[in-house]
Order: sequence, then C-alpha cells, then structure tokens
Amino acid sequence: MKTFKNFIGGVWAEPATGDYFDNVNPADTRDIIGRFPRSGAEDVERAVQAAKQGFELWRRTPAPIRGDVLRKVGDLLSARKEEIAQLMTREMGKPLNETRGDVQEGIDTAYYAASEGRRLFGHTVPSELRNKWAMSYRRPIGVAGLVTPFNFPMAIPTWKMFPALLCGNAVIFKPAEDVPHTATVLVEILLEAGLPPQVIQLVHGLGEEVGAAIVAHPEVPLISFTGSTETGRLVGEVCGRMHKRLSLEMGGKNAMIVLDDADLELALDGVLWGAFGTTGQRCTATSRLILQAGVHDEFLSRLVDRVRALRLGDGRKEGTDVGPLINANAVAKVERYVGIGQAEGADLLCGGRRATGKGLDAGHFFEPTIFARVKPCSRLEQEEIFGPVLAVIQVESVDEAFAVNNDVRYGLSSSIYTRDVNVAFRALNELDNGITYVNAPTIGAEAHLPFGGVKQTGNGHREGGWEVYEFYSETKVGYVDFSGVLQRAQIDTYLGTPD
Ligand code: UN1
Repeated sequence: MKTFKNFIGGVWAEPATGDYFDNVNPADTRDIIGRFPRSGAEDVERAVQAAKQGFELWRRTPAPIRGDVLRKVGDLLSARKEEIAQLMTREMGKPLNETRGDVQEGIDTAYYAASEGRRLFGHTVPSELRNKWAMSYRRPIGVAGLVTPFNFPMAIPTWKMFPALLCGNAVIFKPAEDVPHTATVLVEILLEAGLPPQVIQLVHGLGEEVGAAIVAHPEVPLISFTGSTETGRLVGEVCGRMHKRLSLEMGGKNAMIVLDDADLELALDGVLWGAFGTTGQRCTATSRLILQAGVHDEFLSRLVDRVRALRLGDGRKEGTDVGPLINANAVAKVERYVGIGQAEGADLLCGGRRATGKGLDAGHFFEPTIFARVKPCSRLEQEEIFGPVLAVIQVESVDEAFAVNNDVRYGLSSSIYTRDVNVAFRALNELDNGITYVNAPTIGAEAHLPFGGVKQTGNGHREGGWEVYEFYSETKVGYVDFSGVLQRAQIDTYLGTPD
C-alpha cells in the first residue's frame, strides 16, 4: 500500500508524529487508497515557518505573473480532468459525472483567478485638495490557513486557494481526512505549474489536531473554513479572540418551493438532482421540499416513483445515480435523523435504511429517503442532516411557503418553481438566502459569482466571484500630495484659503 506525505518547506515530508491513517473507498471499505500522515502541531509549526518565507517571495511577485501560474494550473487540471475525476470518485464516492463537474469548477476558478491578476482593482478618486491624488489598492495579508471539507474535494479547496494565492498570500492547506488523495494531486499540480514550493504547504490529518493548530497559530492571520456550523463556531471563537480575518461557510437547510402553477416535470428533475445528487452531502443540497396544496399529492407520488428508480452503487460504474455516504459516522447520523423523523410523526414514504444487496454491502450506502407531512419547526425540518433525506412540507399559499423557507437558522440557497414572473421576483426579494434559484434546484452555483449564505450559514463573507478577492487582500489607501506646500485636509479648502 502506498504511503503518502505532507508537503512542508518545499519537500514531501513524513509527519513528525510518525502516525498515519488509512484512506478508504466509501463504496467498498476493503479498498484502501493509501496511508496518509496523521500530523500534529509540530508539523503545523514547520509549515507556518516555511510559509512565512514563501510569503516574502510571493508577495513581491507581480499579480499578473501570479495569475500566469494559476492559468497553467487550469491547463494541467484540464489535461488530467478524467484521471482526477476517477481518483476522486474512488476516494469520496460521488458518481463520475459529478466529480468531473467538481474538477471543472476548479478549472473555472483557476482561469477566473488568472484573469483577476490583471485587475485586482482599487479606486482612484478625486481629492478635496488641489494637486493631490487619492487612491486605494490591495495588498496581500500573509499566511492563509485553509480548512476544507470532503464533499467537493477539488472545487472548495480551489475556491479558497486560488484567490488566496492570486492576492499574494502563502497557503497552508488542511484537507478533510476523507479526501487527502485529491488534495495531494492538487498540490502536485500547483508545483508543476511553477508555484514556488514554499508558497504552499500541505498538512494532512484530523481537524481536532491539525485544523485546530492552524486556526490557533498566531502567525496565521487569515483563516477560511468550510464545514459544520458547530465546528465553525469553535473556529470563530478562536479567531475572534486572536483578531484573525475569518471566512466561514457552514450549514444549510435549503428548500425548494413548488407552487401550483409550476412545470411539475421540470421540478421533479430539479428535486431529484438537488436532494440526492452527491447523496445529499452538499451544503447547498435540497433538504426541504415545500409543496403548495394543489400539487402536493400528485407531485409526491410521482417523486416517490422516481426516487425508487434511482440506482445506488459505485460511482465509477456506468449508470450509477447515487453513490455512498462518506463514512460510517455519516451513516449513523442519517439513521439517527430517520429515527427523529419517525418519532416526530412524519410519514416515511421511501428509504429510511441502509442499502444492502448486490455490490452495496461493503460500502456506506443509504437508501434515498423521503418524509412527508413534516411539521415546520420540527427537528427534521430544521437541522442539517447532510445525507439523502428530503423533508416535505405542505403549504397553502405563497406567503406561507416564504415563511417556512425563512424560518430556519440557516440561509444558504433556496429555489422556487413557478411560471408567475411576479412571484419569482418576489422570491428573489423575500427569501432569506445568499442564493435563490428560479426554476432550478438549490445547487449549481457558478465559480464566477459570489457564493455564501446569510444567518448561521456564514459570517458575511463570500467565496467565488469578485468578492472573495477582498477577503484575501487588505485595502490600503495612498495619498500623494504634489503641491509642494502643506495642505490640511478638511481645513484649508473649507476655511477659505485662496488659490
Ligand atoms: C457545497 O454545497 O458544499 O452550487 C458546495 C453547488 C456547487 C458547490 C456546492 N457548485 O452545488
């Protein structure tokens, strides 16, 4: 079995701890992909010291040149897209068409970042004084600690890493322990593209050990974390105490609203993809379906037929619709919520148990599950499950649908199916989410638009698009007075000093 290493200080390095963990294929737990370092605080310390050196070099590299490296990264990802998708599916389970999309999101992010190297706009504005210029511009910050989840092993690390690098920061990358192989390949590609080796450090291991050490390190001023709201709260507490700049992307309980006038066939395709794509393991997953009374029964019966026909299996096999959950803990959590749903009196229409049978017994498979007659404000309706469980709520009116959508503590994405343009625009205005889709499901964000949510989904920052470049850089203002005399702002112009 292959043993993998960290990348610290410009070399592939064994962990100071001497410990390793197995990386297991969730579709077949007998298939071990390799052993990866279970690193500790000493590895993080070495990574930070190396990254500080990398930062000194990289921040002096002109942004367009930094962008050229990222363009090359995009080219290399494109050339190896199929091979990387294969290893990603083996490592985290989702079907190949999804891992191909995940790599494509990384490619899109790379090319967008490359182009940003020739923008990174500041402002030049008029000064209130004569012969004086006033402008703002962007500077890198330092070492960025990036802690990423398993569900998008390529896209999410690239969302963070490419803007961080483009802005001139050095990076310490701690990928989820379920997907260390994809992370290793990504770092190999960055190096092949010409990134100076000290600029990127890869430290494998567990969140409680490596992630926590990065977050708490005084010389890492910038932290970006995607994961659960519970862990995000701990990260936020530490960063708050230490005055760090922090971007959090956390939970979701995203709803799709289907109104009486909707195109039902379109909405059916949408909910299948939104709820059961990635086995429901997306922060953008459709985990609630809000049906207006006029279409409720018909839509549900058609949906249950479609869900029963979904094919579970190894994502590398042609024809697989739904892959496994990521690990045994995820299965246990989903089982727990099925129990909660039943105890709360919701109707279990399909699924609700581990999937067994041909080719499934050695993997973490769970049957796509639908609960109907779910009560607003019940736990099943409120809490993030991160699995293939859809909670259906019946409503009478548009107003009630909007109220149910908004009455959760999360606010990532929402979706509405209607043919009424006025209602569609009302939804854009009134749904409390960072992203609202009209006539499309709750998933499918594109790399060049800001991504993130309101309420307890985030802390006000956005990934993707133009906004993320503000997170990874500091605004600085420069004033140049070329008048040759002392000019006093707020005073000389307004107190009548002559020309
Ligand atoms: C996530 O759900 O964790 O919008 C990220 C989407 C993807 C990214 C999802 N582009 O579904």
